[in-house]
Amino acid sequence: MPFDIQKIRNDFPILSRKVNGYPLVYLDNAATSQKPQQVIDCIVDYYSNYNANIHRGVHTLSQEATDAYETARKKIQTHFNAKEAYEIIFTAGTTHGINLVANGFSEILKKGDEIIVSAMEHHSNIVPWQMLCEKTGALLKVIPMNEEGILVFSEYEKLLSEKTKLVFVNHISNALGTINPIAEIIEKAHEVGAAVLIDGAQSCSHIKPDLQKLDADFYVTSAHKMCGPTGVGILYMKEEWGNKLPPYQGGGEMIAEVTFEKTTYAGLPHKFEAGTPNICGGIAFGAAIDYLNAIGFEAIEKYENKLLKYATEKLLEIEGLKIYGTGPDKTSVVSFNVEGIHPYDIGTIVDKLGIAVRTGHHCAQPIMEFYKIPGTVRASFAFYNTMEEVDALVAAVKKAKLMLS
Ligand code: C6P
Repeated sequence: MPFDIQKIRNDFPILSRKVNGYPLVYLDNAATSQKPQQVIDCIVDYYSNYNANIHRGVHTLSQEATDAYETARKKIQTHFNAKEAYEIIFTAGTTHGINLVANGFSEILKKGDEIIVSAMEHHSNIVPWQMLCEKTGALLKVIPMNEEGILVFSEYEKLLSEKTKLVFVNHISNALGTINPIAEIIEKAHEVGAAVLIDGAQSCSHIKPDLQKLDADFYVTSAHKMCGPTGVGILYMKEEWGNKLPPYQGGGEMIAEVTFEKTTYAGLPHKFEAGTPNICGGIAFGAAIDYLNAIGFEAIEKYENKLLKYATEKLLEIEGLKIYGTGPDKTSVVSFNVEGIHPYDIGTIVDKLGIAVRTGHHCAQPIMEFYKIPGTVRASFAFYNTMEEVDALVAAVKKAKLMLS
């Protein structure tokens, strides 16, 4: 299918609105993506026609809702190439999935065990592991990164030993756009018997991972990053880990049998899905995956790479502008500062011109500490952005620079 940018943009109603009198230029896609009409229609259809609780009722609505929810799980399984649909656990999002795994490992890790995290993680892939270390006495080690915002692989290799039990790394850094070599990271971790959790929050909208080929133990992501709704995501868990880890929460639907003396738990995935889930969210996540696959990830990647290259070249023409994250393997994020100007001030001025970017530490404070900066301006792109929108950003940053320096 040819990549028809105008046709794609027409699918996103929000893209035709104005902000502060200017056409919206939405460049905060790493925070959350916009939603196409197809996903919005799916949500309206669910609540208009078959809203019911799932896995519980014999009545028709409940069965329709259950079928749609389980069909979405299968679509997600196929998309990420998990071996079994029951290895896909529905969660509230990436943060929830990470906390679920960390909670499970609190019963497995012992004092003196080591876990490894990278220097470019989002807080949600740092704090739960610190909490886990406090509980268990395990030690947290950090893979350092260099000035370009690339992980130093040789240092990672040195950190690995038979004490290493877990490695956590994001596929793509939300603050730098660096694509990490997750296949090699997983391979090395497995050589010492450690499990690996991949945080796919930033990669899921740009790259289609093959979880079986990667041999990841855990993979987490959020639907809202890939054109789906907020409040829903997935945790992929290899079956052997699903059987090993204890449940995260107790409640309805996660049990096999309950008496006051003893409860036995349901099998995967229900063991980890206590309570009424975000049913509509799960179904709409499936619709979002259908939407993205209809465009095709190869086409998305190719187009977004062009956007990134163009934005990088144009922004670097501005004197005093410095980009953070300059490695060769990058996608869809340009994080920058203009000498002498606070990122927040640039963000505020470009917003007055209708342009949405994120400013600050992007929930990745250790990266800011590494560069000794308070934060950055982050423009993050999606396949529905255009070269003209990049031009608008560059013009707005130039204007902000004139006003502020
Ligand atoms: N990053 C950003 O603006 P949740 O909030 O659970 O859906 O995703 C958390 C998360 C985890 N890992 C990475 C790499 C992420 O980028 C995010 C979310 C957003 O960069 C919001 S802070």
